[in-house]
Amino acid sequence: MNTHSTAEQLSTREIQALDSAHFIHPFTDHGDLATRGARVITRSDGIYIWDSEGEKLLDAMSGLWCVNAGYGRKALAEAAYEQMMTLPFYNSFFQTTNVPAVKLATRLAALAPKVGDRSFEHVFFSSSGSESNDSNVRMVRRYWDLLGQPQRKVIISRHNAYHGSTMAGASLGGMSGMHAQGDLPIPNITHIGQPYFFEDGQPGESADAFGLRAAGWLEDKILEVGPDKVAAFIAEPIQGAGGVIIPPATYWPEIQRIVDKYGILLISDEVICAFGRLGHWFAYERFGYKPDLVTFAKAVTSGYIPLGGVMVGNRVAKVLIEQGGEFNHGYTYSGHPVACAVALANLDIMEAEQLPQRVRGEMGDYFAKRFLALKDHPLVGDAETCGFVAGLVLVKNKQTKQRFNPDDAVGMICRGHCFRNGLIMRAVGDRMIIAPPLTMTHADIDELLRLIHQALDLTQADLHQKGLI
Ligand code: PXG
Repeated sequence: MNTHSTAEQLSTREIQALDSAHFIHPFTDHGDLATRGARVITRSDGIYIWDSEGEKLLDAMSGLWCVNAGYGRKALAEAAYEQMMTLPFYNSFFQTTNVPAVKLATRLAALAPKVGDRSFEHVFFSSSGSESNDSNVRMVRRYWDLLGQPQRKVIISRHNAYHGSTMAGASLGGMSGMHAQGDLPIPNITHIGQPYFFEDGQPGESADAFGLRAAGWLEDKILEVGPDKVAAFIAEPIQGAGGVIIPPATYWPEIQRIVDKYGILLISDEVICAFGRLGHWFAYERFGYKPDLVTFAKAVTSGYIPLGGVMVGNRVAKVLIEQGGEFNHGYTYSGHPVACAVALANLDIMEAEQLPQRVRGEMGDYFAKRFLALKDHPLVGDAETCGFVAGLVLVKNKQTKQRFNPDDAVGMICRGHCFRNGLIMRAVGDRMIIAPPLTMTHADIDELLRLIHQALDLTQADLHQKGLI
């Protein structure tokens, strides 16, 4: 078989056979995939993708929380082409730099809002969210070493958080399934509960009261570990991969009070939430807290090319730069000129089309109004949105909020109906989540909601037939 031909020249079955013979996929049961064959995605435009059988799908997950500016952006391809012809690669290790990386760092620093006395003038580049969080661990430890407090090593994170898949990323993350494979977490990383009101709110407790209680778990943990041993707290503004867990309004201000009280660093992992997703360039602005480090990746290039990094706030940057000497850390592709050129072109699009403002304004309101109306569906126990992120929970009994048994795999049943009917929606347990491109029009949102309704109705009929409701 000629494996150098394009996807179009091979049949779907041939691609699937080669796929299962040679390609180890991330987070995939390979035995299972080999029996069913992967869906082959071949092309894209706007908010749609197509598979090798010509089926069109509305991509309500923006690839994987990445393609904020939508598919088919010629300007991004042109930026990559131009940069590849000018300087496709050069490293920034040995007292050299390149123009796109310098411009991008300058621009990101200007975009980061200044909250109080905290501002960002420096950026460290990587190629992914996972690498960036590894860099965070290195920077946090170096920071406390330089300040003469090397005993401050413990980083507190949250259960059900996702911070990547490298050793440090998976350790910072709170996914028990990931910890179970490979002796994780690595030492000096510990976890507290997540602010999931639907699951953990007590009868009669308001969301605001729960938000304060959930933030209090951080203080409990700091006191348990010993305040002089805690280096940092890391959290996603909204937990994305964990199922779109949106904290109550009281949560983040209380977290800020606690990290300030104990002087520990705050890391905002905005790999999903930055670049307009929540209506702002950076999501901490949405919640009004003041991080010291901000992880970014994904939508900085709208996913067109890998790029990640850390916004390094002045508190940390000053110490690393003024007292640090050489920091023995970095990646071959830190400040990759092509990736940075694509990011600059992507930010141009986002600025010209005012994508964050759109999400923050009327379009975001319309999206919220339409999505929240799903609460009326008999299968939906709760629905929530924040910017262009949304999640709903499927329940067995709407009145009592009785959940399905995890073995019922209700989310996967619903996801199957979405997939078969032209919609990409992600299932996380019994939660169905979306993060559509920020370019969605009113008509696109109407179509999205029509498809979600249809999938929910089909799921309901299916569950009824299976005797699960
Ligand atoms: N932090 C956060 C908050 C993320 O969402 C990462 C770090 C890691 O980024 P990289 O680029 O190393 O993958 C992520 C990635 C899902 C899913 O199932 C989400 C992610 C990755 C894979 C799957 O929703 N987020």
